[in-house]
Amino acid sequence: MLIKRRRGWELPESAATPEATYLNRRDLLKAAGLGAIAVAGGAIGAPGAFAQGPEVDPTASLYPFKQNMRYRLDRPLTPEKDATTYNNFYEFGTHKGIAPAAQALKLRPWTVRFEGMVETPMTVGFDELVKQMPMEERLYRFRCVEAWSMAVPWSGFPMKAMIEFARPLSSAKYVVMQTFMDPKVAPGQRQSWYPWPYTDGLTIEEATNELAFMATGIYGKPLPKQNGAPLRFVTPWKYGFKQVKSIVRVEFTDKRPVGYWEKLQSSEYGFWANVNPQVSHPRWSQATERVLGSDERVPTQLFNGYADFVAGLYKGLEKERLYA
Ligand SMILES: Nc1nc2c(c(=O)[nH]1)N[C@H]1C(S)=C(S)[C@@H](COP(=O)(O)O)O[C@H]1N2
Ligand SMILES: [Mo]
Repeated sequence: MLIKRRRGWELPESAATPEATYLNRRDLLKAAGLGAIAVAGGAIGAPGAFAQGPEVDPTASLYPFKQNMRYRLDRPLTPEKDATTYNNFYEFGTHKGIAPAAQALKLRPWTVRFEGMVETPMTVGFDELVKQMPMEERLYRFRCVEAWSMAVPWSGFPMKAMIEFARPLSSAKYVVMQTFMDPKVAPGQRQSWYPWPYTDGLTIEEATNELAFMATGIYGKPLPKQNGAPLRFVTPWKYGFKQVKSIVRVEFTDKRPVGYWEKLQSSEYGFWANVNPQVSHPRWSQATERVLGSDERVPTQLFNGYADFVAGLYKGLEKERLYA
């Protein structure tokens, strides 16, 4: 039996303790013992930790990028300290305060492998990829299946641009993204009952929808490690668990992929996972959401408010389990 004890993700978010919500970023860095500079490696036994000096990010000077005004918000932006201190990143722990632990992730060198049903498999350095992509900033709403939400400015590029770059075969139907695998750095990955590495995927049609976005930054700066640096998927009309962090591999396939959460608990987490306030999670309602950084609850919207952009993707698929 895979799941015996009750885990964080089985609880409605309202029952979880947001222990780190009120720490600011500087406190977190201090707590992680990093002081004013970010250091390569970390305290968790990464080879060469602290020996290599500060990590230099050659993309940092490119920020901020110009905002694409097509994507507007109906609510205030979430304060940066909330979005960067209240996280889900099970590789570093099952609670929300994983930001200090995530600082152990080493971001350079970082490569992304494109493979599976592509014309030519290739491995590309993250910094080289950024140079070739049409970078911009977008304000998006974000909805976690645990019924909390935020509104954040992502920096990055449309996923469609990355797919064109990868040149999948016309027979490819799905794209799957995979997180790094390094149990030395990520203590959660030493827990063998989880289906590591974290993966999730979507149809090529969804992935080439204009909303699907590859984030490299947030709040006008490169992504903090806890938010999925250096490259993370963003799909604002789907629940947050589809939004794979710290991507090292992008695979094209003609078989519907089974992601991390679906592997863990397929009765609760499916392939499509589109936001719908009328379709409850088996153990809690999805009708409303708590806005991160406040106690306010607001109504959840169909496709998280993005129906005009994406509803057409699901015509003819009404028999599928589209919303969980
Ligand atoms: N690799 C990886 N990606 C992940 C997760 C995770 O645990 N591991 N959690 C997912 C979930 S459930 C959510 S809600 C978002 C949280 O993103 P944030 O911490 O930037 O808000 O990341 C998603 N991507
Ligand atoms: Mo989530």
